[in-house]
Amino acid sequence: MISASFFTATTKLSDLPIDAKPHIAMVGRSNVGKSSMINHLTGQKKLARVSSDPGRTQTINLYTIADRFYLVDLPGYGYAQTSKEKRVMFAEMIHEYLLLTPQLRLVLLIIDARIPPTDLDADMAAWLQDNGIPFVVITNKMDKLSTSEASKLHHALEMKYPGIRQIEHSITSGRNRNEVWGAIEAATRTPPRDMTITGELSWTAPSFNGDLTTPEPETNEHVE
Ligand SMILES: Nc1nc2c(ncn2[C@@H]2O[C@H](COP(=O)(O)OP(=O)(O)OP(=O)(O)O)[C@@H](O)[C@H]2O)c(=O)[nH]1
Ligand SMILES: [Mg+2]
Repeated sequence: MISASFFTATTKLSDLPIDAKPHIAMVGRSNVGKSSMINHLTGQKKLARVSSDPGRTQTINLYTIADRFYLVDLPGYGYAQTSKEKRVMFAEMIHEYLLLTPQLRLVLLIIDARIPPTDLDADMAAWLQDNGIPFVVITNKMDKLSTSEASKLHHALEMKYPGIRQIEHSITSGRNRNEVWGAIEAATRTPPRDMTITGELSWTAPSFNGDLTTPEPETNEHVE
């Protein structure tokens, strides 16, 4: 089994390590399974704190993997019950981390298979693309979909994210765990991205108006 351990949790970029180890970050709406993904990938059920209540992760959490790179768990966006101040603070922290971390090699943009592609996720995908940050879309909780729902979703995602790699995934069934590891491994061996800032430094997505809420699925035992 791969070695994995907690390294640090912080809300301040200046607290992050300045070593050259690559970062691979989990990004997505609250409750999609970002922290669960860290536990599932490492095979350590209690490494990252997971909750059926959205809004669990509130800091940037780094986990050292094989003493070679970091898996980075981030707070989720889009949880209506979080105060507006906190939502804006999280959005700012997430975008600043993504923009200003030269060691960042890949974002896993995790979405919930039960929720049709949301504008919030599309905005994040567009923003990552605009800023030259490599990402793959991970459709998590595929165990909750029937075969016909899965194929409908697949087509909807192809329309929404043309040309972006998608990996269908389930923590419950273990589906495509190796594919996710493959994407991570490959990314850790790529050179750092060009951090030359050409335009205005901004974390605000064009359509961002402070309202980060999106609909929750109708039946969802994980959301209260
Ligand atoms: N059925 C199913 N449930 C999952 C899967 N992955 C995660 N979950 C559940 O989804 C819930 C949320 O998981 P978390 O990992 O805490 O989600 P998160 O994205 O880190 O949430 P925040 O920290 O609030 O942003 C938990 O109840 C998990 O057990 C999956 O593949 N299938
Ligand atoms: Mg979390």
